[in-house]
Amino acid sequence: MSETKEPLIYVNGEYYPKSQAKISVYDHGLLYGDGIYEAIREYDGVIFKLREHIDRLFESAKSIKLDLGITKEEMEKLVIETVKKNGYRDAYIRIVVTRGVGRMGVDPRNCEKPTIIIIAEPRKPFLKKEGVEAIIASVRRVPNWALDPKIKTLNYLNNVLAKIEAINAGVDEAIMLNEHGYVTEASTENIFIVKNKKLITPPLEAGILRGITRETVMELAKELGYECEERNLTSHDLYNADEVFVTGTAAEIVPITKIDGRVIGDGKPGPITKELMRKFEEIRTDPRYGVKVYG
Ligand code: PXG
Repeated sequence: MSETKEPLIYVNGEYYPKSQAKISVYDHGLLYGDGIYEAIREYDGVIFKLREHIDRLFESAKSIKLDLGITKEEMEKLVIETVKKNGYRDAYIRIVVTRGVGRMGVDPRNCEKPTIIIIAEPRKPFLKKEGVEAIIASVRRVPNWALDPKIKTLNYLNNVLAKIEAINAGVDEAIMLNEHGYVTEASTENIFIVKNKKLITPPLEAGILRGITRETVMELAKELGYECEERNLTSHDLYNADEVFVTGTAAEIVPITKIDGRVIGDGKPGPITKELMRKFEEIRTDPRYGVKVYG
């Protein structure tokens, strides 16, 4: 058996092996979910859309009035350094920034400085070729007047509850509607349908995360000559779509072939979904789509 080395994890300026990387039980990220995060992939030595992820992290920070105490350039260097120290060419990276350690009480002024964590783990690229089954969750996506889904916060219970519904139903994915009954997104992915060779995805105003894979797919679709419209969708539109797929950093592009027991299209991943998957596979290692770690 070959010995696998523990990942080195960055916590507030120091690197620790995974088993020793720890934070305080008084961290407000734990006590109140007061914090933000980003999940990023490295493909063959290129960190996919790293700048876009860091921009989104800083937007989330601004929204929750959290000062990271470092610049975007410094954050970019730290992420690259973490991956490099581990020597990974294909990795899953997570940046977590919490309000920091402070005495109990929701007041963020109890925390002196944020906790910054960067985790990198080896992760081979994996595009799921078969379709998966989904349900529409009964729990609704939190409305943007309560907590804007554009903020990538540590508060994922809304999404976790949707995922639990999927697990209870024996399927892989849960799609969430908003308070008006319009489609928003899956538990950790954005959603697209294909109807009459046109792509349609819910608009940001539906109350969704501005997914970086979503934006990539919209660009790729245009390059391939497909029209892509952002407009509200209902469950009826999902059931009657020719193709449905979800997009996200972990999932990449995953075809959805059954929703609430209704077969989507012919029940197999559709041609346009497959074309987009091939294109995504092609560009994900392209240095123009990211930042090179080595050399
Ligand atoms: N919507 C939600 C609610 C998400 O959490 C996406 C859409 C897709 O966004 P990106 O930028 O990744 O295309 C997400 C992404 C995890 C994990 O394990 C979560 C995400 C991605 C990867 C891992 O927490 N969320």
